[in-house]
This record gives sequence, C-alpha cells and structure tokens, in this order.
Amino acid sequence: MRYLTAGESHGPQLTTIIEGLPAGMPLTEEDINMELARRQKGHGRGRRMQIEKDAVQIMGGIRHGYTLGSPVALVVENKDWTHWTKIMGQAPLDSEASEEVKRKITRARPGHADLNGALKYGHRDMRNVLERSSARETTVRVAAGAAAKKLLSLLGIEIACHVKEIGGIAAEEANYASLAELKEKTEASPVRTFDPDAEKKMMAAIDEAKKNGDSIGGIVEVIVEGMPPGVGSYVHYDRKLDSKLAGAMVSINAFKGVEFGIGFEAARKPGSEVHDEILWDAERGYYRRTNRLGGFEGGMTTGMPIVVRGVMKPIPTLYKPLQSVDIDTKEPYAASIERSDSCAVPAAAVVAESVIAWELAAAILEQFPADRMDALIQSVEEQRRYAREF
Ligand code: EPS
Repeated sequence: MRYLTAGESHGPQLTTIIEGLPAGMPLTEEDINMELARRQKGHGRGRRMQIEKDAVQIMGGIRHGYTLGSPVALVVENKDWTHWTKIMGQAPLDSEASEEVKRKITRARPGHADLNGALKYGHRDMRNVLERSSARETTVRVAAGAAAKKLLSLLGIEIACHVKEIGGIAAEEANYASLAELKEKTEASPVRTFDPDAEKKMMAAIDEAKKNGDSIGGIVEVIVEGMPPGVGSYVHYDRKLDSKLAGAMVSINAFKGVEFGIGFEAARKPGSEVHDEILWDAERGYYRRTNRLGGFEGGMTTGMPIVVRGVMKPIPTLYKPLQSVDIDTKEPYAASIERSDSCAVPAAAVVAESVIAWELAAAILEQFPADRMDALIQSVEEQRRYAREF
C-alpha cells in the first residue's frame, strides 16, 4: 500500500491518492472527518485553524460505503484559499503584476525548509518552498491514516496517542485500564494529556511562549494494542517494521527523534533490566512479563502493545524572529514572520498516530493476502491462532 499527497498550504486543496487498500473495506467521509477534527484541536494553535473546518471529499475508489480495490482519492479544500487566489494562483502572472502580488519571501526562517529548499530547486522566492513544507500537508496524511486506522480496527487492532511533555513539563506516568479510558481522558484535554496537573502547566507554558513571540515543542506517544506477533522481519534491514515506524515518525514536520518502550533509558541499564521475560499460557499464547522493548524484538512485533514516542522541536516560525540573511542582498535581517502556531504538539500527536497506523496497515497488507477484506480478516485471525499454539 502506498500514497502520495499534493497541495500547497494556501492553494485550493490538499489531495491524496491511496493505492492498495483491500476491496470490501467499509470507509465513509465521517470516519475520516472525525480524525481531521481531532488534528485541528489543541491549545496553542494559531488563527488559521479558526478559518479551516477540514472536511474530506471522497473522489474515487469507494462505492456505497465500501472500497472497490481501485485507488482511493481524497480531497480536503483549503478555506483560506479564497484569500490567496492571486498570491497562489496557477495561471502565469501578466507582466505588469506588481511584486506585491507574489508576497515574495527572501529571508529564510532558521530551522525551516526555506533556505535548503530554495537552493535545491532554485527558487528565488522562498514562498515556493514554505507553501509545500508547511505542516498543513499533514491534513491529508491524517486522512490517509484514517483509512489505515479503519483497516486496523476491523482486524481488532486499536491505536491511541497522547502528549507526554510540552516545553519541558512532563506528564506523570499515565495509568489507564484500557486504551478506551486513555482516549476518553486525553481527547477531552486541550493539550491531549492524561495528567490534569501537567495540563494546566503545559497550557500556561504555551501562553507564555505565545506572549514572548516564541514557540515550544514536546513529546508525543502512540500506543497500539492487538497487533499479531511476527509482523515485520529480521531477515533484511529494509523489512524491519520498527525501522519503518521510526522513519514515519521523523517524516512528520518538526519531528527530530524516536523512542520505543523504555527508549534511550536502555543505554543506562543492564540487560537484565531491559529485556522482557517470555511466558506462555493457553489463552494468551506467548507473552512478555514486561514490555520494556515497546512491542518489538528483531524488527518484528511481539504481540505486546507497541509503544513509540516522537520528539517535536518548537515550530521555527517565530513572531520574535532569529537572525537570518536576505538571499537577494546578502544583508543580515530578522527572519520573515509568517502566521503560525506557538505549539502544535497536541495536533502532532494525531499526526503521529496516523503515520504509525499507516505503516502497520501497510506491513499487514504486505504479509497477508490483501485483495479482499474478508480474506485478510481470516488470515490475520489464523496467524493469531497459529502463534498461540506454536
Ligand atoms: C504552518 C503555518 C500555519 C499553521 C499551519 C502550519 O498556517 P498559516 O500560515 O496559514 O497560518 O496553521 O498549519 C495548518 C494550516 C494546519 O492545517 O495544520 C506552517 O508554516 O507549517
């Protein structure tokens, strides 16, 4: 299964085409819109989110609520486009159009794609870079992830996300009885966190950053329950499923690092306190006494919950900008100021959940028969039975 996305932040729409979903899978616009709405929320979002109300249109691949096996095309319109039709228009500009029309950008923002993207593609106007490198694109990554989440849920696999840390304020360890409880609590939180004390402090930190013209980052966690064991592979580097998850996490705008289970703590502990003892009983089959490795051994799922965290740096667009250089004059200048969010970590948790769901669904479709949803459900069930008795 694969997908591509197209579209600029202030262009007419965002588009994705998904290829490889099995036929006969139920999928509706509501399934996708629910996820799009989750991504729009969160304390710290800027004014753009008041303009947009993201809603998907299914433009191909689905009939009467079920996938056909053909590519699925999804579109989300940018409401803000109506204000940008001149600046972002597709038709050539006539010669007397003023420079003002282009809203040209020549002062790169440190930490953004602006300068590297401009010199790679030869853009003297860095708007050509920032319009595509903007995290607005994650809207349709979440739409694609919603299709993946639907597939996982039909296979009895559940996924959730929450915020562990914002601007150096860490939430207490989340003690939840079920993913349903984790979701209920964190979805009700303006910063998508489980710890109500940390929630207040995180919100205050975001307000403080905003007041100072600054931005803050954080850590998000994705948890997956119900993955059958033995998905992925140890036989070659590019089939290790944990490495695909790591790549997907760092592919999210502003994400700089990934951890599984106890993560970097493993460097500070002896092996006896890192590895998970193996047990067996007739009902569960093989399981681990602990889950310090976060659901993976040897690039394959163990059947234990997958626990993966991603680190998001602060958004590089600052209202109090850092020093930069104007690429036309080479003079030092303050970087350009674009409207932005002071903190998008709560929204980024939903993006992380989406890209992880995508990689897991893709790995399942690679390993099991993938043309028909009914056949897929049967073979994943058979894998679970086989693994229990192995
Ligand atoms: C973004 C800048 C802001 C954010 C945007 C990401 O957009 P604008 O420049 O229109 O104010 O709101 O995020 C989204 C639009 C979104 O849907 O998440 C950036 O430069 O990355």
